[in-house]
Amino acid sequence: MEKLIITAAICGAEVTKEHNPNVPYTIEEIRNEAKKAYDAGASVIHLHVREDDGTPTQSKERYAACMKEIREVCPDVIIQPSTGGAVGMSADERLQPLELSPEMATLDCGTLNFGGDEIFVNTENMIIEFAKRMKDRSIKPECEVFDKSMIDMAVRLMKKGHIESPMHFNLVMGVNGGISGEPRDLIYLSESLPEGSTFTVSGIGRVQLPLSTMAILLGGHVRVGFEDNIYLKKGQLAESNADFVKRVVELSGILGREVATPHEARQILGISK
Ligand code: KMH
Ligand code: ZN
Repeated sequence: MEKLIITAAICGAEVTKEHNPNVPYTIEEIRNEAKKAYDAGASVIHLHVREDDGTPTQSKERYAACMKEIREVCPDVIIQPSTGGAVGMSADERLQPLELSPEMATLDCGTLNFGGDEIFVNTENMIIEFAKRMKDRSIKPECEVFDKSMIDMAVRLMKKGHIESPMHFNLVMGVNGGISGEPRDLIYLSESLPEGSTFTVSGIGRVQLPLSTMAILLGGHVRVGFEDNIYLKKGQLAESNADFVKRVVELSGILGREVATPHEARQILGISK
């Protein structure tokens, strides 16, 4: 089996210090959390950024500043900015980090309910435009899918030439509004991917640990971090993103799967930069 790529989603856009005081906001906090996750074994940092008070932003300048700081302490890590941003942001706002030509970025492949009255909007034309901007800059998209229909959308766009093959997917499971995180859900999604695709699994909250374990066994990759989960176990808040990464490293050791370095992750994902 391929080595395991661990992605750390260190900050997200919705989780706050009220949920867990260790969620990073400032550039310094984001740098420190990225470094801890990298030292623990993460080869990819999925990056959202915040103003100092925690307000989510997609500001190009803020991304540039955070990416510079992260590169200083984790020189070879793959930085994967979000183009999802936060619910309610416009497409133009969300697209800003692509102007920095990162190696990778997320490409959200459909609209979904996001709890209460929130709707995370990704129309077909938006997805095509986001994909085009990534293709023009040779940015590898991580197709974020929250349900099976979004895999179908991504595959349709690949067939039309908007997304290059082999594709890389993030199967985000357990979001209120998306597919749940039962074992059979992961089997269904992973078996629905086109031949030759790579995939990572993001289990939200309590489904993170079982789905991470399944992903390791199925030959997928794993994303963990405060964006997806704040508890290490019931009632125990994680002190750092590194707690989650260390647990995946331990699990993969027990299950006999080696962890990829950033260099190996680039090879697996077909990133040429
Ligand atoms: N914050 C969510 C609304 C992404 O990073 O591409 C969207 C999100 C997806 O986090
Ligand atoms: Zn995200």
